[in-house]
Order: sequence, then structure tokens, then C-alpha cells
Amino acid sequence: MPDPRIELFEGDITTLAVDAIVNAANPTLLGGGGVDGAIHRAAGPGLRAECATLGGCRTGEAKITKGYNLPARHVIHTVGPVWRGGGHGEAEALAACYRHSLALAIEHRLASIAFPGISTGVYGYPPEEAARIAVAEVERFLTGDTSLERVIFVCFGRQATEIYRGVLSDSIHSR
Ligand code: AR6
Repeated sequence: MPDPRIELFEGDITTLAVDAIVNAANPTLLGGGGVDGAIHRAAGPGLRAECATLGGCRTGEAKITKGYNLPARHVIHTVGPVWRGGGHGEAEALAACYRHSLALAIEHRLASIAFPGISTGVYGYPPEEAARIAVAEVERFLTGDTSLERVIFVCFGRQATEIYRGVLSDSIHSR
């Protein structure tokens, strides 16, 4: 059986009323394009002002802010690796993004968190490989944690949904 705490949602992460949405940010944390741009637009200027106090964020790490005008209470900002062919520690860095984001959620006693496909846009990570890492890290984390109630993978478009469906069903069959 799939872990009932894991869900897929196809659409815009900025619409989700969860405890935290995760932002695929860059090391400045000052905004950008893609999901980062969408989150900053929807949250309003308070988000950028708080981000400006954080001193940036290294690849694989994560920092938390309030959600401002978003329906989500918090934003967890993480910086994924830029894909450079796969031989430069990209997989470990991407796994660290998920682990550190989940750890922050626990630390702040959050029960629900939504992830976009970190690094799979501008940063060029192959989406299926990225989804395998995302699912493996979340499943591993949920095995040891009982306080998170919902982890949502946000799929931006039908193709992303199909990829996550496939990866989740593979991981169920391999148990
Ligand atoms: N809701 C959910 N997912 C989305 C949304 C949205 N509103 N918009 C895009 N995506 P990207 P990265 C998906 O490029 O690859 C920024 O400029 C998108 O389809 O946003 O980690 C930052 O400032 C893709 O699957 O992030 C950095 O400079 C996924 O979100 C850089 O881009 C991530 O795509 C980070 O690149």
C-alpha cells in the first residue's frame, strides 16, 4: 500500500493552504523565475523583505519564513543543484534539499508540506530522476517520523503527474 500521507496535486503550489510550501529558490533567496517567482508574487513584498534578512542559502540547505499573503502559513526555501550531467554530486544535493526541508517542518511542528519538483525547471535536473529522489527521501523520512500528516508532491502539468505516478507505483512494488 502507498503511504497514505503522500499525495499528488497537479497545479499551482501557491494555491495550497498547507502549513508550508517549499520554494525552489536560488542562493540569494531574493526571488527569481519559475516557482520562485510565482511564490514571491503571490506572497507579496513581505516575503522578500524577510528573505533579505536570511543571508542567503547554500545548495542543499533550507530556510523557513512566514507565508505572508499566501494561503500557506510558511515557505521553506531550499536551493537545488544545477544539473551538470550527474557527476557533480547533484543527486546527493537534491536529496539534501528534501531532507533539510522535512527536518525544518518537524522542527516547527508543521503537519503538512508541499514540494515542487526542485531543480527540474531552470536548473535542468532530469524530471524522472529527480522524482525518484524526492519520493525515496520522503518515504525514508516518513518511516522514522510520525508527526507529519501530509506530504504533497506538486506536479506542474500532466507530464509531471505521470512521472510521479510511475515512480510512486514502482516504489510500492519494490517494498
Ligand atoms: N507551482 C508548482 N510548480 C511550479 C510552478 C508553480 N506555480 N511554477 C513552476 N513550477 P523552477 P529550479 C515547476 O525553474 O529548476 C528560479 O529562477 C516547474 O515546472 O522554478 O529549481 C530560482 O530563483 C519545475 O518542475 O526551479 C532559481 O534561480 C519546478 O517547478 C531557479 O529558478 C522547478 O522549476 C531554480 O531552478
